[in-house]
Amino acid sequence: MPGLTAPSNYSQEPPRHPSLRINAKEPFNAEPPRSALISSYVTPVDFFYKRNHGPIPIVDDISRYSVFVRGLVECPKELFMADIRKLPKYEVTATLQCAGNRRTAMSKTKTVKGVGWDVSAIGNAVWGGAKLSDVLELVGVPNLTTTTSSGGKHVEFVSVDKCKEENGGPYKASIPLIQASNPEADVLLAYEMNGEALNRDHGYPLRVVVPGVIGARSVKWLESINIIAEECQGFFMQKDYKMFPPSVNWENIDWSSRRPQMDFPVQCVICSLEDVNVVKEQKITISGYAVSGGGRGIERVDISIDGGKTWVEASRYQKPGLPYIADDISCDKWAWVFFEARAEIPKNTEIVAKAVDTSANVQPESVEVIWNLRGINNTSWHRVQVRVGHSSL
Ligand SMILES: Nc1nc2c(c(=O)[nH]1)N[C@H]1C(S)=C(S)[C@@H](COP(=O)(O)O)O[C@H]1N2
Ligand SMILES: [Mo]
Repeated sequence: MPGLTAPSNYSQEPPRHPSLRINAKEPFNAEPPRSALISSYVTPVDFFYKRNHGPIPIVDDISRYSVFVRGLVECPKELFMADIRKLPKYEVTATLQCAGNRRTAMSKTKTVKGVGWDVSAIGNAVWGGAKLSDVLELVGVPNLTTTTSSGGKHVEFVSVDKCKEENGGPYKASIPLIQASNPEADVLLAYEMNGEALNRDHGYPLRVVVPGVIGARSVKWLESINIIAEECQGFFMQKDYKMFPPSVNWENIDWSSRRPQMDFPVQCVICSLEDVNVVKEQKITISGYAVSGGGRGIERVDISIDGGKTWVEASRYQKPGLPYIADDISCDKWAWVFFEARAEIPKNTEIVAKAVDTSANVQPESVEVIWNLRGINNTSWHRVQVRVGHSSL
C-alpha cells in the first residue's frame, strides 16, 4: 500500500460542516458565514475556509508516507513522518488568506475569472510542525542561505492532487530559499492545526504554511521539496495568482510580465454586519478582522458611519483582555487582529472600515482602481449598508 495517493474523482471526499457556504462543489471550495469568523480568534477547523483544486488526497498507510527533499543540495533525503516529528516542534499562530478573498465584490465592477468568494476566504489557526529551515539543514542547507553551492535559489513544494489547471498534474508552488531557510520567517511543515492532526481538507498528513503570504503558496498534501535554480514553473505560480493593472484583459495579457504574488496587502472586513442590514437600534457594534502580509502589524483601523466622510478609530485586540501592540513580540506577528467600535448610526447609512499597517500602507478607497482580470487582492475599503427600522429593505 502506498502512503499518499490522489483520487481522480470526487467519490471519496471528507465530511464537511453544513454551515459552510459552498462556492464550488468539485473541487470543493467553501467559506463560513462572516459572523462565525469573529466568534473566536483561533478559527475552529470546521469553519476554516477550504480551497481546493482537485479531489482530496488519501493516506493509505501513514508509516509509508514520506517527503523527498532533493534538487540542488548536498545530501538529498527521504523523510518519513517519524523523521519530521523528531525535529523541534513549533506552534505558529498564522492567518491564511486566499488571494481571491472578496472576489465576488470585485466582479461587480467587471467580470473576473475565478471562484467567487465573499469575505471569509480567510482563517487564523495555530499550526504545529517542524520549521522548514530545520528540514533544510538536514540536507546540508544552512540557515539564511540565498544560493546553495550548486545554484539553488528557490524551494519548490509539490503535492499529489490532480488539478485540471496542471492537466491532471499536482499542485505546486515555490518560495525563495532565503525565506525558506530563515528560522524567523516561521515557514512550517505543519502536521497539526489547532492542536490536532491536520484533517484531509487542510493537507493531512503534512502541509506547508508560509506565514504572511497568500494562501496559494502553502501547499497541502506535501509530496516533495525541490531546491531549484529558478522559481517554480507551475500553473499557479506562472499563470495564476499574479496581479495585473486594470488595463490588462484576456486579449493582451502577458503572464511573463508580472511576478507571482507573495505577501498579501493590508486588509480589513466588517464581520458583524452583512452587505445590507436592517437593525433595530441606532447604537450598534461594528467588529471584524484586520491583517497585513509580511508580518506587518495593524497600526490602526478606522471606521466611518457616514460613507467615509468622517472617521473614528476602532479598538484592536488579538486575545481578549490583552492589549494589542503592533509589531511587539508579545503579539502574534503573523495573525489577524480583531477590531471593534460602538457607534450611534444615522437612520440610513453606509458603514466603512479601512486598516493601516505598520508600514503605513492603507487600503484603497475603491475596488474599481484595483480591478484585475483574475479578481485577486480585493482589499478596497469594506462597506456595508445599514438602515434602522423594522421592515425588510
Ligand atoms: N496541494 C494543494 N495545495 C494547496 C491548494 C490546492 O488546491 N492543492 N490550494 C492553495 C490555495 S489557493 C489556498 S488559498 C490554500 C487554502 O488552504 P485551506 O484549504 O487549508 O484553507 O491552500 C493552498 N494549497
Ligand atoms: Mo487561494
